[in-house]
Amino acid sequence: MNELIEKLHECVEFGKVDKKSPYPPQLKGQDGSLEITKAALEAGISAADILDIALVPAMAKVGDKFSENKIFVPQMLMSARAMGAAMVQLKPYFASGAIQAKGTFIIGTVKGDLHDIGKNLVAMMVEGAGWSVVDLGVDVNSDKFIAALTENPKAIIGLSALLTTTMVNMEEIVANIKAKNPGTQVLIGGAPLNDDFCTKIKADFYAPNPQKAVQYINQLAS
Ligand code: B1M
Repeated sequence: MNELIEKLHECVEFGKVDKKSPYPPQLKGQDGSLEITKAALEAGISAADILDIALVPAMAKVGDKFSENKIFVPQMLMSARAMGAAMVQLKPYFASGAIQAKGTFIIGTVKGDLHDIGKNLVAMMVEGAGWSVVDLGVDVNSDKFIAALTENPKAIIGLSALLTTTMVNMEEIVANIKAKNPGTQVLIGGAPLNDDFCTKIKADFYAPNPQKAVQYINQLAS
């Protein structure tokens, strides 16, 4: 593996945000994910490789260590910050700017859920594919989705959830959106979801990753 990719993986795994960050102690004074992502891009490593080979696997490792009680919420949060610092650098490469938007995509992480890294990735890729994106953030209830839909009546809606305890909130949100505007397409995504769950809650599509989300909405626009 490329040395920069290895270092970036280490920064996200151990939560090293940038050079000035004193955390974690073993990496004090060294470059963090901010500087290393910049260096990797300058070295010609593609944004997609940085994401797929360094950032996402590092986060998966963080999740495994959390499951095994080897790390706890504060360490997980530092890893999320390190990943966030890298994603800020990657954003211009994904959201390359469309000339004319294909339509509007409203996205949010559902009520009770604060995980936003996957949702932000989807937002970035959808924007990069030429859509105008309204990002409602995290912990979003039906009312907020419906208010955004009222402002953008033809929008497609994307719901994200990372917790088994919050994915169930999608059912109510989908029902309320469909009650307000039956024609609205709602797609869902997030690690604990699957096609069966999508069918059960009467959403229109389950996207396991941002690429599938983009494919689906592009096909709706065409
Ligand atoms: Co949380 N957390 N967390 N966490 N966290 C998980 C999800 C967990 C699996 C860890 C574990 O136990 N192994 C576990 C959930 C278990 C379960 O529900 N069965 C868990 C838990 C338990 C918790 C807390 C309850 C911990 C606690 O407090 N005791 C708590 C809940 C807080 C809350 O939300 N109310 C909590 C808190 C946190 C932090 C705040 C510390 C932090 C989040 C910071 C942030 O997001 N800004 C955090 C993190 C970082 C994780 C892990 C380690 C990483 C999540 C992540 O960002 N992955 C995660 C373990 C893991 O995922 N392995 C874990 C990288 C990201 C790119 O992937 O989000 O899956 P992901 O997105 C993917 C796809 O799912 C898909 O595309 C993305 C790219 O491929 N996708 C979509 C996502 N949304 C989509 C929408 C779409 C389409 C595709 O269309 C609309």
